[in-house]
Amino acid sequence: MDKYYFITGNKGKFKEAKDKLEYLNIELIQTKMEYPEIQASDLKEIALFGINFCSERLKSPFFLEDSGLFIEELNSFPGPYSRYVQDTIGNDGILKLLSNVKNRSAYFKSVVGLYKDGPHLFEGISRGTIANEMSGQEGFGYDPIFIPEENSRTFGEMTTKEKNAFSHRGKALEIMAKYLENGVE
Ligand code: ITT
Repeated sequence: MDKYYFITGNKGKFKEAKDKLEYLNIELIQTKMEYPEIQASDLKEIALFGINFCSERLKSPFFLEDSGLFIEELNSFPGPYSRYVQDTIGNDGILKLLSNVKNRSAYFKSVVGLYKDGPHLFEGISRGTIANEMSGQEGFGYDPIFIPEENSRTFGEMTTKEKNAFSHRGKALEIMAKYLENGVE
């Protein structure tokens, strides 16, 4: 059975990857490895830098993932700064920034960076809106305030499987899974 490492400190991300890749005949191992998250406006650039850095230290195939929430009314903020914003002002802070704001459109983007005989990037986007208030105990991060398109519930109100069916990470992982199965990017 092939072994793949998922380099992440985020248990929620690992849970989603485990669920999504369950059908592949692989062993998935979570590992933490500090890698520099460069200041860049493009998640692909951040992920690519990360995989090249880690490939010098880890010889087995691995992947990592960079994601962010892009809010239209805030000119795509927090985007690549999503981790810092979540850790500082959090969901309450975002809701305050958007109080009385009508345009609540936002999207999540995920870039999965795989290292297997070289670097490969896979991207997924999930469009939706920022809720008026927090709702749900599932998931992590911004999940309680994000309502994906054509839904009435936040990601925070969904099981891992439900979220994975159309989330940014679910989509990016699905493309990676197909690549691992068929070698087609
Ligand atoms: P890594 O160790 O994998 O880097 P992280 O939590 O630092 O884990 P990111 O830098 O990619 O991951 O995440 C940016 C922020 O966006 C972070 O605060 C996450 O909680 C949040 N985020 C990312 N994906 C999310 C999702 O699917 N649902 C809710 N919040 C999410």
